[in-house]
Amino acid sequence: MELNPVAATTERFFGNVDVTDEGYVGNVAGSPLLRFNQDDEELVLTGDLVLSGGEISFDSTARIGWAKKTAASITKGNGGFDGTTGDTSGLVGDIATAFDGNLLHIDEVAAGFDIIISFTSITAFNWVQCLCNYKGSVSHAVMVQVYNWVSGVYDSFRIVPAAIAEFGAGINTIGDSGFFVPDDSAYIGTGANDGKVNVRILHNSSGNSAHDFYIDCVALYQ
Ligand SMILES: [Ca+2]
Repeated sequence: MELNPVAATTERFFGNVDVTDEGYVGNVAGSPLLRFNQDDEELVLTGDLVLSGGEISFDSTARIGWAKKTAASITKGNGGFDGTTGDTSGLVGDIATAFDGNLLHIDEVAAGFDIIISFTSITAFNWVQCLCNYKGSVSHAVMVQVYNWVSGVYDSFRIVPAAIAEFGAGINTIGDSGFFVPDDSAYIGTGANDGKVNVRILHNSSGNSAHDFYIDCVALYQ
């Protein structure tokens, strides 16, 4: 196939392009907004794709290729961590992978609990995955929040519902309390906090030491 380079202009129009032939067809001259990469078999856009009508659909086995980013650290406020793992650095691995049998266990205390899960070197994300279980009470609220670096406060995106009290070996009562973040611009740190994203799981009402919170996975996806 051939796609003749054109001069850099503010808008570029292409007619029918036959991409069934092999071969690298090159960049648009000037700013490379569009290229066909033969080696990776992909169409690369470095700018926005704007649809003025129609719809996006996926044929055959096509799917969204989500890129996963795992947490760098966990900081605890109120509440205790699972004593079997001991320190916060070791607990990051417990929430890195879903359905692996490794859970972060948080013991609720009289003041509730306050867990900050920090991500670093983040440039973009649209989805916060939060697979967890709250073995508590329907009268207690647990919020999943993301720190807003512009307003300087945590924004609440989800309330984790209290699950049934039954939880243990062979009983998977983990549920999804994740959410989409349509615009991540206020939630990624800049300057001294460049690339930092903080997700907080907060129980700020009066707690009960008989209650527990379990996290299987908290991760960001783009
Ligand atoms: Ca896990």
